[in-house]
Amino acid sequence: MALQAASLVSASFSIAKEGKSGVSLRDTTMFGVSLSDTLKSDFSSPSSTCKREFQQKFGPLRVQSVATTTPGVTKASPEGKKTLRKGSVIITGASSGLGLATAKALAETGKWHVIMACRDFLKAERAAKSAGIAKENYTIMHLDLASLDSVRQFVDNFRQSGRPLDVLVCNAAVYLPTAREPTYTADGFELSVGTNHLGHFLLSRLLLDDLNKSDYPSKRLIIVGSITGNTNTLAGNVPPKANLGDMRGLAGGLNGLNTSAMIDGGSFDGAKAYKDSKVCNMLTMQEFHRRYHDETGITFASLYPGCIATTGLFREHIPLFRLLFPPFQKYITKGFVSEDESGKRLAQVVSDPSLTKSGVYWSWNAASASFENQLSQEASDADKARKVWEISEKLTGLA
Ligand code: LMG
Ligand code: NDP
Ligand code: PMR
Repeated sequence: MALQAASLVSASFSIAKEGKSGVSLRDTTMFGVSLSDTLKSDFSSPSSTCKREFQQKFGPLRVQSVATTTPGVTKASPEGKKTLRKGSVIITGASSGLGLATAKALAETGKWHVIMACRDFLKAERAAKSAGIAKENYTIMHLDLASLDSVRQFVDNFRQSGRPLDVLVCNAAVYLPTAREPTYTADGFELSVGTNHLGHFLLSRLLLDDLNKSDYPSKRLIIVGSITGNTNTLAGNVPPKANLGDMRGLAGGLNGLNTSAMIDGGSFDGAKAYKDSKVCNMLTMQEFHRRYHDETGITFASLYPGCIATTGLFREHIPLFRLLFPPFQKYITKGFVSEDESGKRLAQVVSDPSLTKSGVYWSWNAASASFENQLSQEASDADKARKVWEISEKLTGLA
């Protein structure tokens, strides 16, 4: 036990050390590709070869229900200089917290049009207005991740809009730490894993075609992870700990009837279900990377943006927790980040030319510099990733 505790402490310290030493900065630039490089490669043949290979393997890309013309990736300015067109990014759950802050950070650059994929249209509209996001920089589209029909409908509506898809950010999540009994999605999956993982799994699988069609220089699929799903950290060792076990509950469909509502088949625990869902998010990102990075050139990434202790994520927690959690994170763990800062971090993963490396789980050190972080053993287990992928395909009707 003492040994275990010591190794836990050293694991978390070594990460902090790595961050402070500036290794992170070197890491990100070392593997980074400059925008001009990616631009060059985009205009040369390898990328169209990739597209052809992808089409040969998966058949023709789905015909859109409305004829659309994707704007060319560059347009000539009045002086005749070519400039990159605005990027088009979908962010799920952009009506509050990290998603909203990221939408704001990207919109402010004037280089991005943000599709805010939200379950509550009015809330999203009010949020965008009060964050001061300019009208021409965002579109709100309805998406309820707790319904697979809604996910499919969203994808159809998005295609009909005729916009290209350059980056997809899977950000939305629910956290139900005080629930005593499980609640379920429209399709009968336990709500946290159903929303955070399965809804996003279907969404990202369907939109992979669209990302692949984009002519943008750096196409990315980002799934938000978390430290609390990683048991190689102190935070990840606060009970209940994430653990997917042999995934018997997931294989059974998490319906709480003939099978458990929990992935590992155990009894319901809302906090554990959330942490398990984050492990699935991080495993999914890596499985995407293994299956599709080489042939599509798409960057697949995950991240821990820091502890944004003030967001709506904790809305179901007891009031005392909501009161004490921000000062605890600010003054004791020092893991606290503001919503604004977290939005800037995720915006970097969306658009920073130095963060194009695929298969990476990004984190930030105390000086707010990004670095490639280590995932826990479970969150980087390739067999588990494949199993999560295969079971999720069945549950979402893809296989
Ligand atoms: C569960 O509670 C809930 O049941 C569940 O609903 C969900 O919320 C879940 O993970 C989320 O938690 C588990 C329990 C874990 O949490 C609580 O009971 C809540 C109390 C804690 C509230 C924390 C936020 C506010 C903190 C208050 C601080 C206020 C600031 C002022 C105080 C000043 C003090 C100087 O909590 C525990 O079980 C606590 C024990 C966990 C230990 C941490 C895990 C580390 C394990 C690794 C060992 C490492 C070795 C130790 C190293 C020591 C280093 C010096
Ligand atoms: P918020 O609760 O502020 O934001 C979550 C968003 O998800 C909201 O916009 C919410 O919509 C949306 N959402 C929830 N359910 C659905 C659904 N069924 N369909 C569509 N959208 C839905 O929390 P955060 O900003 O903190 O969380 C964002 C991400 O960051 C999550 O993935 C979380 O796991 C991750 N994260 C957060 C950390 C933190 O400390 N806060 C730390 C590490 C990771 P609505 O506004 O309608 O409720
Ligand atoms: Mg944690 C050592 C640093 C650290 C960090 C960075 C977090 C992040 N937490 C840390 C430590 C601790 N937390 C310790 C020592 C405790 C015991 C007192 C503790 C407790 C705690 C609780 C009860 N922490 C929590 C909770 C939650 O309900 C949050 C949670 O687990 O949500 C799933 C949470 C979090 N702590 C974090 C982060 C980032 C969270 C929430 C968000 C998330 O993972 O998405």
